[in-house]
Amino acid sequence: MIARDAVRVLVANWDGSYTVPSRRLYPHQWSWDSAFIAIGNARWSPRRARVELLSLFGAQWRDGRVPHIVFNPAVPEGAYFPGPEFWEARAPSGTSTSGIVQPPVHALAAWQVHLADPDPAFLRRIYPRLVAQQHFLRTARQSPEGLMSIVHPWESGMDNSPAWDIPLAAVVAGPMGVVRRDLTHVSPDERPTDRDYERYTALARAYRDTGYREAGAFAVEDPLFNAAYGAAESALAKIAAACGLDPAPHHAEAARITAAMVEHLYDDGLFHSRDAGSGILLRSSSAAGLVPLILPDLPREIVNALIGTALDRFEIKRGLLPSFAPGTPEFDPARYWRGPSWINLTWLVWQGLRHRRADLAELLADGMIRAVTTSGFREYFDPFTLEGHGCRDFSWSAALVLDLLCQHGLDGVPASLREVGEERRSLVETHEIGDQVPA
Ligand code: 9WN
Repeated sequence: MIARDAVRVLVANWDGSYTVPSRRLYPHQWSWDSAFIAIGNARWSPRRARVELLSLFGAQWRDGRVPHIVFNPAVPEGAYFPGPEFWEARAPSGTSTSGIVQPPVHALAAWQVHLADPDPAFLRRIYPRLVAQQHFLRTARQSPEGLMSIVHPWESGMDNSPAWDIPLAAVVAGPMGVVRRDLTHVSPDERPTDRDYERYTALARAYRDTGYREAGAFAVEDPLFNAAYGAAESALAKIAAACGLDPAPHHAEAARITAAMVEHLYDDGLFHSRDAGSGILLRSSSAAGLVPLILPDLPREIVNALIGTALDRFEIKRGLLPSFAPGTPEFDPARYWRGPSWINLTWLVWQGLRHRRADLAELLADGMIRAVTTSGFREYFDPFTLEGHGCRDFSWSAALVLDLLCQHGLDGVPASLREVGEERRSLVETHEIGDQVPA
């Protein structure tokens, strides 16, 4: 029943041209969520997957940035903080958006969607938009060392990670003066503190007040973000070739960023963030440091060292990747990004291990399936007990598990066989009832 339940979540969270991450906690379109959701939707409704990505890129700015939130005008301002009145930003399409970005995992998603259901017209349509997204990062965010910076913890996608404790402490912030909406839906023990929110708000306001041009007190080069950028270039090479275009510049850029990351962000078995202003390496035990495993051309000795770290410090043999290493003082198994396991991070590292250590990849696949069968499609999970935390019916948990079932299946038996195959056949029914996507 997992596949069927996953589709039910995705159908319930569908808003006509995109999927909300969560009906109540996140009632708009989020950038990297849409990419992960498209990967899962491609397994049962490729058309919906394509519409999800195209609708996100419909809100792309002229400078190429893809905003991290695209607001639904039908949702009241008070439903999510910070909403459109705070961001004061509009895409050329007229849609209200935020002005910051998230990890660029979209080229990866577009390629996966194409693999699940080849559609050259879709690739030709999305390719220039993906190229513009990368171009924005290269021109607006690149440091002299050739790495991309994020200017807000929200841009990392791992907002409350202990990796940001030091750079965030430097942000001067007064009281927020607004009401947080997240605490209406999730226990305060599982979310960031008010102090964190004051700093998030101050940073976003300062960036907004420069017209979304100048980084404020927070500018870091994050390994997850840079790995996503590099993997995007590798995916763009495949997309370019499929469109009859030259893949070589994308291969070269992927090789360049991989080398820059190894030179500047890698130390002692893990990638770390680096403060873009001071150049100081911000050593931490964040799982972001293992995500460079998604880079296809990472040198073998670095791959081996990362796998060693994943086994020792992150204890991945338990089946899930904790977002922060257990055994560190900062680790908290239930608080947002400070230790719990998320399906998207585990899925990314699973992808990176599949062709390098199939045995470990299999453990992670089984672990993700166990987590959702034990606790449902929760936002995050205790890596040891698998207890669910954060919101329920979280879209990317459902989407990526669906993809996992189709690639790995249950007990390693691929999805076209055994029970998953049967479940997928019965999904056609759900698909017909729920799919309102215009052709
Ligand atoms: C701020 C939607 C998003 C995810 C992020 C996750 C969380 C938002 C919030 O929810 O962030 O962008 O309000 O906490 O950290 O990764 O994209 O699911």
